Amino acid sequence: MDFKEVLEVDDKVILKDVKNFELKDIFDCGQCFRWNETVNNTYIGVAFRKVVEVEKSGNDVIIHNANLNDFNTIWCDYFDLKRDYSEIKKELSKDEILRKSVEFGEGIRLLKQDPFEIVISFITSANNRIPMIKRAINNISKEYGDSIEYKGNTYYTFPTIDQFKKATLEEVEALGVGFRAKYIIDAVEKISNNIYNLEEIKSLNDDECHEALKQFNGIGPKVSDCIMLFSMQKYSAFPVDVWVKRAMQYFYVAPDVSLPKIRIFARDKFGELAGFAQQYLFYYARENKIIT
Ligand code: 8HG
Repeated sequence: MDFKEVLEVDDKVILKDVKNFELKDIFDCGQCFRWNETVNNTYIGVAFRKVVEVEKSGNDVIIHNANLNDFNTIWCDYFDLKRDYSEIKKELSKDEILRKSVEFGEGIRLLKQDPFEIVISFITSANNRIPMIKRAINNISKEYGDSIEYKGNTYYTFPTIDQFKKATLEEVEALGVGFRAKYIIDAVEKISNNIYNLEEIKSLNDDECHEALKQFNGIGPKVSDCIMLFSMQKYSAFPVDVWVKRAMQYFYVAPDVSLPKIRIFARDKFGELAGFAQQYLFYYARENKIIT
């Protein structure tokens, strides 16, 4: 448990004495696409059909536009607040090399995001850059989701399966997802027709879950690992993209090792904590522009 108590005040909840929680580390470490920093150093995001603004004040975290019921049913889990990240960081820091990345991203927490949204988001992420992915996901939400007003601005929820299934290939292509439009349409169709069931996939063990997700067109090993890690709580996942590959080469292994070999090496080395290790490494490599 990484907070002491929670209070509801007006239209916000206040979490007292929160540990291992830094806004930038959480929202800019690569795991999510719907959070943006404001001029007041808070972050506003849309998740589970709500808009909230998160503020760090001393050791407290304030979630604006939320009540205690939302906290108990959504945000406590979403922010993975019941987990003790000090334990994870202690364990991973036994590895001298990883310690540096853990120190750099000391306030990272792995968000428990919605599987449908994350399937579509990470199909969109293939061979794509994060600002482009964010823009495309926002376009999709604007087109098919619902609008919510907050502090005079309009935000859009990610569409439900029912809202999204009306989309045509041409429409989705026009939203900035490029060649991935056909995979998105295909995934929405298979999920809405219950050919693939995300709750069922989530209930599988880590290796089965990884394989099941790869059955979707447009999902390879790396995208599968991202989906299972960011929305299905499969923490042995180790997505290897170009940044993680560079970090692993830079820190651990000889150059020009294949992506699958790096994945196997890392899962072997970090075991059940591989997914957390990956996030500290991805964030460190990307923010420090590691080049091998
Ligand atoms: O958190 C992430 N980890 C890894 N390994 N890859 C990621 C994350 N987030 C994210 O967007 N990616 C992918 O990296 C998507 C895209 O292919 C690339 C952007 O740097």
